[in-house]
Amino acid sequence: MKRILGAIALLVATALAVPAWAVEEDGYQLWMRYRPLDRAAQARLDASAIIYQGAASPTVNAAIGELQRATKGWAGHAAPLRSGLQDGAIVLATPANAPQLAAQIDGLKTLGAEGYALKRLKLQGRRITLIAANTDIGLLYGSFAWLRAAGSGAALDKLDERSAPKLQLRVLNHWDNLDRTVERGYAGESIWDWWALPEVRDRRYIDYARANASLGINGAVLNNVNSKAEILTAPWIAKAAAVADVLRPYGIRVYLSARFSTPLELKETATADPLAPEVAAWWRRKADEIYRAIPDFGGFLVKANSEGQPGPQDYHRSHADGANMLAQALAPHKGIVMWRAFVYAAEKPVDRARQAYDEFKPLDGSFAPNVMVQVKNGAIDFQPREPFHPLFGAMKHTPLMMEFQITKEYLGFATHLAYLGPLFQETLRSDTRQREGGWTVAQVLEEGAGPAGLTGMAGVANIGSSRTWSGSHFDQANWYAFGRLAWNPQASARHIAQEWAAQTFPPAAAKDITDMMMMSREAVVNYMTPLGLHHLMGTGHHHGPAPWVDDLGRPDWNPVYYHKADRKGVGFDRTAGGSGALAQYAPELARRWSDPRSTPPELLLWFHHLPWTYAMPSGRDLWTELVAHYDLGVSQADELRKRWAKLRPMIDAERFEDVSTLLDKQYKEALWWRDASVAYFQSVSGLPLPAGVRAPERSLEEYKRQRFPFAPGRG
Ligand code: GCW
Repeated sequence: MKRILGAIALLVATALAVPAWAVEEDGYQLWMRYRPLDRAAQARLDASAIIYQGAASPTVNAAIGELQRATKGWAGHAAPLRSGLQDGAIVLATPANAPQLAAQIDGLKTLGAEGYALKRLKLQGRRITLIAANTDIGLLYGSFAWLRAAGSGAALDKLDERSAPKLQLRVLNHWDNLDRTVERGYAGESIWDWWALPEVRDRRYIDYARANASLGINGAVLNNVNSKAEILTAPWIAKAAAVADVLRPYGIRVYLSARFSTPLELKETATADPLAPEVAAWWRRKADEIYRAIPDFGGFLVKANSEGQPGPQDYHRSHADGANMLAQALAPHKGIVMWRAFVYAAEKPVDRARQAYDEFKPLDGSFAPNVMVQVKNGAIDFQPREPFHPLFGAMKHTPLMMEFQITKEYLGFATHLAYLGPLFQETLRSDTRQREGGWTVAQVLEEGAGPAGLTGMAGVANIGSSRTWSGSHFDQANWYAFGRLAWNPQASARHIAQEWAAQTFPPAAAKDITDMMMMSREAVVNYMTPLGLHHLMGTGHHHGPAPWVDDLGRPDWNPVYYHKADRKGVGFDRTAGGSGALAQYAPELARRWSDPRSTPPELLLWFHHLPWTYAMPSGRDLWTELVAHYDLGVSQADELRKRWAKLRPMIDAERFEDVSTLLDKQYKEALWWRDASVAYFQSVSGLPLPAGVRAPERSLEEYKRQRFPFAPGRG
């Protein structure tokens, strides 16, 4: 008996000794894990109750529910909901439900409809944490802000924070098809179970909404920009309406991608010409129908005359004609059109990087007030590194919406660790020089343009049915970073990484994890496309290196179009002597970047075609420098896995293993990228390998022979 009791005692003791973080985790809870805290940390929370006076709306209930979920997780019991003040209470107040409490915040009004204030104070002799806002949504955002502060180790007893979003529209773009496949999706199927909708509303939609609301994301385009006519038929509108009902309490509006030829394809008009009265009338009726089902519908996202999609140019009308016609149909309901600037045509012999600007700049000022032009961060296509798109700062009278790609189509899918915070930040902090004294892309976005002053940012989602949501634990950070930067485009990528890591992993590991994240994107640039090289990925799926491909139907589908490597040199000449694309930037930048000497080395081959012998600032010639970058990328990938290995004692076994496996694969693929690229560029340059450099493992032919017919994510 004694022995048995002893064994039981030992078992219990061992169980208790297992730190909370050692519990198995599969990533489903994202950064909202609310794992048990030790006693000291529990005391620091100081959350004895939640105070809300009056009848709670679904949004306020979501806020209270989240605070209770978290306190239950952290402290073992949910903070009870009360109405009288008490020590240690978290008090939720708006001018409508508790005017005297809300009045504790000076200038609350200035925080607008979505802002919030968090403040620790003493009221009627009681110590409270006040979460105040002008609206219920503000309260929800404020509650999440408090949870973020608590979850990332901020000093809660000194809390005094106010925040309001700098952009109005913070929107995820799902490239989700109606059959539940996801274009460029690497995280399983679409989370939208279209087939079972509208009757069946997967519980996941609520967790999706919570995650978005925790970041302030307030819009979701549910379907792929390569859209189908069916999405605008009654059964599909009903499905979208069901999703909208679930998302509404979380402040998220639903939008749909509209196919420009919808009425024609549904055989309800004889043309899709935007200037034909029957077409405009059809879209008006359609908008009315949608708003009957979804009263707060956000509007349409449109990809037109791009990569085979129909559009106004099929009828010799302009992008503005097309956008304005749709905008008119939505205007009575206060809906908007997000019209994409991602257009290029192979029939045009001009540099692809020039085409969006050439097309849209002349239309500046001719868009309806409720149209935003949605512009990708760079002029080609979501490459590991691109200079900012020249349309930013150039469209003085048109509100521009940023389009980032959160899903990593060109950065190793969900298998490579590449934290995109630094990529987003690099674009946002780029100075367009379109104004005396400087004007960054972030400032351009925040200021908005046009009569309605619309502002916004879109992110192509990396969300799917995977247990981790994003296909890997670290890819969740890219969703997180997008949301935080959409709220504040001037936020710091490092700070965001720290915040995410502290909430997602044990706080003790946060610093090392942040460092890994911060080096990861540059590692990818180095082993894939250093020094301004771009678009060298495998055909169609964009997996792996294929710089040799030169036989595709359109010139601008071939990697050789982008690197132009030959015996003498490498790079795309976009100066006045080349494609002239550089002239689309502000004169000061165009001048600076027209000389390779004053072009940032990381953009060198984006703008210049240079001899292999070109002397780099490092003192090495271009060829040696290029190979050195590939080698650096490989060693950085190696370093990532070594740094992670050291964190083993701190991380739960399941996630530790998941990440380790991926980092090993990333290292292998970094080697592959390096070897195949070096082998190829050597074959064109005819140069010997620089001294001391390792020869590629296999022959170029072997790399060329690789095929990936079942790579994920194709449309
Ligand atoms: O990035 C490219 C992708 C396509 C995508 C297109 C776009 C949705 O390869 O899959 O199509 O851009 O942005 O429209």
